[in-house]
Formats: sequence, structure tokens, C-alpha cells
Amino acid sequence: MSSSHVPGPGPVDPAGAAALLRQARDALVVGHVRPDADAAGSAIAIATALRRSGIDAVVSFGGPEPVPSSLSVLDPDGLVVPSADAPAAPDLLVCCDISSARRLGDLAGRLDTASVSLAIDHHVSFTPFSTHQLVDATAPATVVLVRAVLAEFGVALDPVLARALFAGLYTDTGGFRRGGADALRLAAELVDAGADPASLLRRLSGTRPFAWLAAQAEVLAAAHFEPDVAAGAGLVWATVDVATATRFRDEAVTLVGQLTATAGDGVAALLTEVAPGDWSVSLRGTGTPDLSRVATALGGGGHPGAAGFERAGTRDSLLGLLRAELASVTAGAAAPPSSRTDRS
Ligand SMILES: [Mn+2]
Repeated sequence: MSSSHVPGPGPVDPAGAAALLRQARDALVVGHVRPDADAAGSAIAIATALRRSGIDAVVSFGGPEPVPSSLSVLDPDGLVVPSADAPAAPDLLVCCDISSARRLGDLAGRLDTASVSLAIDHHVSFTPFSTHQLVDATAPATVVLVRAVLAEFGVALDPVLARALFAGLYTDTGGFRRGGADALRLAAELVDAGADPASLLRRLSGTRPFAWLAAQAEVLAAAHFEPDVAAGAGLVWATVDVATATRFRDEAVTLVGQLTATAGDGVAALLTEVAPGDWSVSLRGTGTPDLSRVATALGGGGHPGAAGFERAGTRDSLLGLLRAELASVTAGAAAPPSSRTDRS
């Protein structure tokens, strides 16, 4: 509300981002591939606010289809369309919770066809790819930045916006383990605006098919613990094979949490073979070693305590790369402060 000035290309603040939304003729709002609640909640909130203001907007993700059914609770107005139906040349492309162009997946070409592109993100590994960027790596979730943009845009919170924002906040803060008092104050604001945590989180975590019990048991029974990795902090890892990953796509991603619970101060890794020879690797830890550096070195990105990458190879080749990168980052972190020139 404070500014009607449309900013030039480059970094923008929330007021500048709101100005870009306000001048859009139509918009495509996307979250990263394999969307989580922060990506989906951010995108749905932005698109909802645009529509409330009379600007045509849809949400899409660059794969894989369909998006997890558990996220449908965030989309009561049906704003999410398959990527094949996403507008070919939107006036404004908004990229939510996307740290690099690769994370747009099938929709990466929209960066070339959109008149203006705005990234809203909080990854330390963010690599600029859009005409405009609102990036704050200290924000615990992208929805926190989206909330600030909506305040400047001048759309009041309602239950749909509140649920979308709460879901991303809850998920990315690890259930408010991170984010401090500011995250809890925002949560209170969202509950006041109509987000009901009990019903929302029950629907977000979804229901699981009975057959998942046996499939889950098989994955977890084959988990490995390597105590010497990461300078003795240890690595717990497990793999999800193609058949299980295909049959239980929404459920399998949750297993990294179970591995993390047994990893102590060490690192948990879930290696999922999403297609023959193509792997998606999720990493979780305490932040030491910095897993965003490990994942970035392997072609992905993320946060110090939660990161991931996608890569072709075999299980053993990926594990070899992972052990080597964990050793490298752990050794780098142990070096004298004077040699740590890669952080600012
Ligand atoms: Mn996020």
C-alpha cells in the first residue's frame, strides 16, 4: 500500500513485490517441483490475493503430476492447474520457495515467456533467475515473506489465506521448533484469521493406505547406520525403490522424519529412486554440518538443517558422493575461522 512505484529489475522489498502484483494483467504463480506446504501455501496465498483484487491468477507446479492430494486442503477455490494447462506467456510469473531455475521443473520455460518474473524465497542457496527477487534467508519460511507482501498489497487475511500461510509456517519451522517468537506471533495472527491447526494438520498429514504399513516397514527395516560419517556424528540412511516410490509417492517423503528421529546429532538421508536411475535425496540434521552446502555441492540446495538434491546414478554412487561431501563440509567447518571465507 505504501508504494505504487513499480521497481526496476533486481532485489525488491515487500512493498516493491506488492507493486509488481498490483500492475499485473494476469499471473502464473508457481512453487518448486515436488511441492511441500511452504511452496504450495505461498503460491496459493499469492494467487488467492491476486484474484481477490480482480487479477486473473492460477497456481501450478513443474512436476510430478498430480500434486499430493494432501495439499488440496489448501486449495478450496481450485486455483491449482496441471502444468500442461498453465498459461504459456503470463504477464507476471511469481516463483515461490524456489531456490534456482532448475526447481521450476517443467515450467522453467515460463521465465522466458513471462513479461516480469518475481522470486519470493528464503533459501540460503538462492541463485538469481528472475527479473525481480524478494529473498531473505533469515525468514524461517517463504510464507513469512508472502505475509509481508500481502500486507503491502492490502488484502486482508481470511480463512483461505490463513490456512495456506499457517501450513507453510508450521511445516518449514518443524512445528515451531525454529523461527522463534516471531513465527509464533504470526501463527497466532493466522489462527485469529481462521486457520484451525487441529483440522488443518490432520488433513495436511493425510490418510495413509493400509498397504503403506508393510511398505514402510520394509524401507525402515533396511535402514543403515554409519557411525563414522560426518566426523563421528553418524549417518542414518535408507532407500525407497522405484516400485515403492511410484506406488506411495506422497507417503514415502515422510520417512525422512523417522530416520531423523534416530540420527541423534548426526545426519539422516532418504534416497528415493523416483525413476530408474534418477534419485531424489532428502537430508536432515542439526545444521552442523551445514547440509545446504552438502546439497548445493551435489546439485541441489536447501537449509543448514534440511536440504536435498536430485541426481542420476546408482544407490552406491550417490552414497559415495554423499559421504565425501559430508566429510568435506565437516572438515571445512572445523578449519580455523580465518580460512572460512565462503560465509558472510
Ligand atoms: Mn520453504
